[in-house]
Amino acid sequence: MKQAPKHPVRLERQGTIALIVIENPPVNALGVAVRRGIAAALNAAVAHDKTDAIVIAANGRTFPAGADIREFDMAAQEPSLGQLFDLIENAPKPVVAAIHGTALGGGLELAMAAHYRIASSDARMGLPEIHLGLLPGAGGTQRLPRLIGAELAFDMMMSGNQLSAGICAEIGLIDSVTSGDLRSEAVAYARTLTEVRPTALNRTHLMDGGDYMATVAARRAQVKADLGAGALAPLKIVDCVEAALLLPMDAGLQLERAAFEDCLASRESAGLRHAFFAERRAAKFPEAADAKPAKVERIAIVGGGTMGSGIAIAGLQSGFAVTLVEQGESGVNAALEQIGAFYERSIAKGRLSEAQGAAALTHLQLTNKLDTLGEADLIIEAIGEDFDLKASILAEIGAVAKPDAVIATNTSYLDLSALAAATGRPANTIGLHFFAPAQVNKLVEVGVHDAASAQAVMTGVGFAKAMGKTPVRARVHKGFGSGYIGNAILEAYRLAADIMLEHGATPAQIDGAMRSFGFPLGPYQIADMSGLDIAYARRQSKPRDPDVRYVEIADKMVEQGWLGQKTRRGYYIYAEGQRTGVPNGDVLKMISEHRAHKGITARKFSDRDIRDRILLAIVNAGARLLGEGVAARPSDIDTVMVHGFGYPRSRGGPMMDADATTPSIIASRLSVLAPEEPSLWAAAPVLTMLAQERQKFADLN
Ligand code: T1G
Repeated sequence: MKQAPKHPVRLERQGTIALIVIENPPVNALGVAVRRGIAAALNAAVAHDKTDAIVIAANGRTFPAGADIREFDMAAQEPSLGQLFDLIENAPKPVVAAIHGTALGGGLELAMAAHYRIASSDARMGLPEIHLGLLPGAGGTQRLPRLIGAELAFDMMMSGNQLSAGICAEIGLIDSVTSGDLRSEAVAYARTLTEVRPTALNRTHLMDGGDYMATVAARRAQVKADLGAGALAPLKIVDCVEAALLLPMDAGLQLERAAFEDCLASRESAGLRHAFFAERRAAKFPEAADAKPAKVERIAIVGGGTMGSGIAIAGLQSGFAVTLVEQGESGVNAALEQIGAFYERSIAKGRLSEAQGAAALTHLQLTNKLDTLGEADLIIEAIGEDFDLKASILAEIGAVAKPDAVIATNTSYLDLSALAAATGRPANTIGLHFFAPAQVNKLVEVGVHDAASAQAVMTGVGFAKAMGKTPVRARVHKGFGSGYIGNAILEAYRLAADIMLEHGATPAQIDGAMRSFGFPLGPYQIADMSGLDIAYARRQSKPRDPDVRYVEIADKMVEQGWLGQKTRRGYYIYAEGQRTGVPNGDVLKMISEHRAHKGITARKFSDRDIRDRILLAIVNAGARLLGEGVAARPSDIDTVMVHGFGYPRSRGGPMMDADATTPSIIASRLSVLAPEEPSLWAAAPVLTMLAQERQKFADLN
């Protein structure tokens, strides 16, 4: 995001109405220059003897979407948001906030400090600070309960959700909604106002406590039950709302300030803010300098299995015309069933209306004919991971696609350059690697290769963004850890875990250790969920690297037919219809026999050992991918691991975690483990360089 313009705030007059206009693209973030600009304009407006009322509005796509998050890591500069909002609230003239776009966080707090609020009918408002490990720290926790009551205030601050203007008017957060010209309506509204109306009628005034204390107690208990006592921001929000109920406004604001500072200083907030910028940075591709995305209206997907159908649903949900090609009638019917089931479920759960579901399906064309692909702007091949089959389908696609169409393969690890060549038009071919379930998971690895044109790559990026996805640039990595960023790191993760399995740990212990670190599931639960036969086929499809240890446990399980949830028997045993299982005793027995066969004496691993070994393997694999140009920057690796593999978002990602430990300590810890398995733990050159030069991965972003 570029530097704020020198004068991001203008004061205009329309007769006796002063108009304060903010212009700080792209989202009018309330950085120091904007705060100073508003304060100066307000003072000038108040000082002007012909001012009857003041309107605060913004140009561009939105009313301020919050404080400037980047300033949180800088020294505080005055006026703070709190000081500015006090100035607005205590203005001797009525102040109206004219809201459009997304008034979020500090932007909504600004509006709440104003005396009156008018919004355009498509405006949305929310306090998403909790998604950054923060709380509304500029009066929001004190003014919102006074405006809409404690219960609704809790809902807004705990969910961070955006509410429509209509709902905001219903709950009393805003005074009126207009579908006309907001600016002129706001000025007309201001002309009718004679009274100031500060949210806190008198700063020592206590809210009507009522039986709110039960609400507070219930919320506190719920947060602790759902998130544990360590959930800093949510518990601080409860404290602040309690203060709003019990204390005069000024005391409440002081408590809020202190609570905000505690959250801001937390590791969790640092991780969440890092993740916020990392996923936006990831979408910045160097190819953008040379080309713009081509227009994509009609997409085609070849292969209607789980991934293909998921991509089709994501396309329909994003307004694209979708052609889905499957083999034979049964294939077409199976795909239709999957897609139909998604819409039935969504309508049943109230996520979509019948009309929305029906409308989306009118844009779906299902066929078993490849020659229908001639109209598509983008064609995605999404069949099974069989190189020869993919290459022959891609050749057929290349033969029927229109000249400027972009072709993409959803392969997760096969040789992209070779597959691109198979289309006969490698320049127009890219990788688009979706993550299951494709209609839900936000991550898309955009695969680049030497022959791919900048326009084809940017068209892939533009398409991913239009689907509400987070695109990350990646090259296919060959050899140990083959695939794009995610799969390459997953292979290191799995090998680190398998080595401990072979030497004494159990699947349940390893899964437990990784869940306590913050992953939703451990590696063996994931293996059971995705099916052991998938990874087995992949291992069989490529030559073994003699320099990399090979643990045969998973192979032996597949040979036993223990494929995971699909056979209700894997590392765990599953009751009918259950997704959580109990440890599979036969696997534990098989592992002990495996150890005996290899002459391995089992040893104890603490949960900390397990976590350290796996995280060191992940970070080192990440460093290797940076060195080989598979990943463009460390924060891209963080984005992939957070969105694609459940790495706890509140930690920011493995590369941010490595910086928190420092590359030099990471390197020394690796040196202890390296002799055990160099392919995993011998420090990658990039890591050694950072350690020697006392630099951080963040310096490479
Ligand atoms: N501060 C700094 N930069 C911001 C920003 C912000 N608040 N919001 C967006 N940007 C940048 C973003 O990095 C990107 O930059 C560009 O703007 C476009 O964003 C005291 C503590 C508003 C819904 O949490 O949710 O107020 O990549 O790509 O998809 O209580 O941005 O182009 O260089 O996301 O159209 C609370 C965060 C802050 C809202 C628009 N506010 N922003 O989405 O565009 S904390 C938020 C968003 C606070 C007070 C507290 C979204 C959006 P670049 P984008 P978009």
